[in-house]
Amino acid sequence: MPDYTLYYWPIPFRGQFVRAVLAETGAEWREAGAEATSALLHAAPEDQPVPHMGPPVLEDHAAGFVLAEMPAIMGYLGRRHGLMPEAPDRAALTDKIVADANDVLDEMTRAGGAQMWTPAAWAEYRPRLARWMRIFEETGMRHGLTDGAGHMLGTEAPGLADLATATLWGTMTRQLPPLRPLLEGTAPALAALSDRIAARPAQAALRAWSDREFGDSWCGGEIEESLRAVL
Ligand SMILES: N[C@@H](CCC(=O)N[C@@H](CS)C(=O)NCC(=O)O)C(=O)O
Repeated sequence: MPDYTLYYWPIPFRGQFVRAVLAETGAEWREAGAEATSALLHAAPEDQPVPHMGPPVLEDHAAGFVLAEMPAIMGYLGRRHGLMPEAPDRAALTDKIVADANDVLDEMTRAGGAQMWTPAAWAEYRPRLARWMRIFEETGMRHGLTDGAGHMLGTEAPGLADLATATLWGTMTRQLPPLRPLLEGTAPALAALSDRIAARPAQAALRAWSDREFGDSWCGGEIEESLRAVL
């Protein structure tokens, strides 16, 4: 019996944040797969193990607990596996960084593909994406992230904030290489942190597995096609 079951699509997008934390903790998890994820999402709220609108959904088998909403799952795993700073202000900043990352995912997919990217819409959005990069960079620099060393919140070891940050910017720019120069030019310390976290053995193994399973996809669907077209 694995420690966890993850309900998510076969893409390295929102659910990849959960995978990154599970991998880092050494937990064993099972991927429920697209069919089970779809069945869960379309079930009536009364019949869902946790009432939710969209995946990721994580089942913790030992605790008999099921949770939805990526930032909530991250906070749960962070607290359960000692990746969340104990000081309330640092813990709150960690939650804030994860929530910011989730906002960026929504913006990059124009709210889950509600609208497709057009060259004009992308040109208008690009400065905002750069601003998000600066927001993460500035947050890290205020707490001791310096180019080539340090962590987002100045912790000794990488924490949830580092995993979320690296999963956002590292995965996005690896799957969509035209965005890498923007990251390096706008937020060099963030690019370096993403690389350092990605090089950790557990994250490198996750990436190798993801590449095999998901190829070069990122957010998937028609919205990814439109994103690649404008890039
Ligand atoms: N706020 C939710 C958003 C979940 C979400 O948008 N999931 C996407 C996949 S990344 C989905 O498949 N949604 C289906 C739907 O909303 O109908 C979270 O952070 O987990």
